[in-house]
Amino acid sequence: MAINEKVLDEILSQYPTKVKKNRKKHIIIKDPNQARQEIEANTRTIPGIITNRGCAYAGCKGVVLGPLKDVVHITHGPIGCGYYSWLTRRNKAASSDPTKNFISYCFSTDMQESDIVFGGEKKLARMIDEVMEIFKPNAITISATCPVGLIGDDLGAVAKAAEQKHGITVMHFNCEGYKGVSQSAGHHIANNTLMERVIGAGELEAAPGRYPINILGEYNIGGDSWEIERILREIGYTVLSVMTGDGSYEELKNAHVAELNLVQCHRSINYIAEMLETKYGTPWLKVNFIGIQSTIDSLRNMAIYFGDPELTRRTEEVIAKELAEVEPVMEQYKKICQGKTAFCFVGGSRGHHYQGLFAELGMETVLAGYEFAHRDDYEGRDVLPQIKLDADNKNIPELHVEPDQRRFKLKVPRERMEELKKKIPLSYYAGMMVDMKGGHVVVDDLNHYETEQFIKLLKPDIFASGIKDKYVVQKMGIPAKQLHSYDYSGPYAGFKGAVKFAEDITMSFISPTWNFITPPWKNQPILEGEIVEG
Ligand code: CFM
Ligand code: HCA
Repeated sequence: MAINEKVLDEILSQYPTKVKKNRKKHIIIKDPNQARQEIEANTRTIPGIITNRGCAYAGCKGVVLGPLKDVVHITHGPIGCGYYSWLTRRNKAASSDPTKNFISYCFSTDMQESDIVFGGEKKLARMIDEVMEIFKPNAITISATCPVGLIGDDLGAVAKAAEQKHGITVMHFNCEGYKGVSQSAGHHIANNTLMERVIGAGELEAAPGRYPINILGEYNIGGDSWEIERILREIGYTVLSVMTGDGSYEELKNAHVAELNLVQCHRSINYIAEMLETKYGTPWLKVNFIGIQSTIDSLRNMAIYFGDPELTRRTEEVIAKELAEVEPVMEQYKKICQGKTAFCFVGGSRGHHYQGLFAELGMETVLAGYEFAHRDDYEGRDVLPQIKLDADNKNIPELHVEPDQRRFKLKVPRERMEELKKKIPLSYYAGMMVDMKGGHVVVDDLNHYETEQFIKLLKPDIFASGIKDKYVVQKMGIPAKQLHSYDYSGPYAGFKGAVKFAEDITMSFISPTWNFITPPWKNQPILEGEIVEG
């Protein structure tokens, strides 16, 4: 069954009137005849609704800071927050100096009731002393959890005293879970401090290699950034730092000398790309290394940016070599996946990025959404990333570029985007909605009730989301793929990653496991109750 406004209304009618009104604004049925459809996003989840979102602490410590491997990340709070964010995100890291890789540890002040009553500052200071004695990291971060904010521990004062005592950088983050409406607030808190205190603190004045770049918003989940870096290095790029996948404090300090910043996850980092541009003059380019075609487009756009024929030649050489390897394998998997449908609901950028990879397997994404993205992640942005222009681009009237001005920012009306996309070979940020087909559903902050309803109606062949809703759907007899942790598989980025993804998705369709599962409605009565005679 297809979703239309009437069916949607029936689903939402189960809610109290106020809730229905609220949720309606977060669900859009794509109408290709409308130039622009607005969706409400980045607003508070209604209390009582089972959301898949995380909190500010998750976004700060778990997402942005956590992957920095040479840093000890202290969670200041009761043990739960540290424990439940311990290694669950699968941000892989390797270090040439194993004494400077703390990724596998979980550091927490493990606050007790008495610390809540009398304050936890002394305990935190003692913990930093202990960390310095045992681990000697290059830097320390302290992330606040909810109780710490409520009792008002002064993390800044403890961090400052510890810096003086130990002579290393100690950064504190007031990322109490209750701040903001999702993990997105935590990304900001973490990124702003990294911008202020880490990037630019290094000694380098010029980059140590050709085509120096940073990869922003890439977190090496399941080894993704290793695959991306492999390709980039083969072409000849110098990857100065990844922010923050398999990243380090030491590398990040010198990120300011890059000539170009790549933005992989727009949601978690676009503002840092813009701040780096303002502060250091480094332009940025939106890329997407999920999916074969997106990877190719991103590589070509990078080559266009640098404008060096040798780099273009090398880029095409590497693309041809990789394609020769992956295309025949993808074809095999495509035979099984072709024609199937998917739900693609992930945090902030994957809900969009993975649609292209599904399409490469011949699959259509019939419902997609983000947990916590902002409106621009759905609807796109009017501002194109900075790009270098050659004289022959002057035929695009919207550009208004002076002949000597090779870099520019372009503001265009949204309706003109599609047309411009054809003319400008550089990627811009268009958002999820333009890529979805008519009748398909876009849902912001999808919750458990709506998940079940949409699953029953649309019966997708695969449900891609996170761990919190995966098992309910899997027990309904529908294969579920975690696109956060990759279900302990990966990498899924780049060329080799696409093949790994295809393999895993195919496996989930042909696995004999499904023969052993009978959904409850097939062998149990759906109605409960007693038959009363008489
Ligand atoms: Fe960016 Fe991410 Fe995502 Fe994100 Fe996340 Fe993640 Fe995600 Mo989980 S930074 S927005 S806060 S791509 S942790 S690596 S998978 S929700 S879609
Ligand atoms: C987070 C992290 C998370 C959770 C994944 C999931 C991740 O939100 O704090 O719900 O399956 O990617 O690890 O997004």
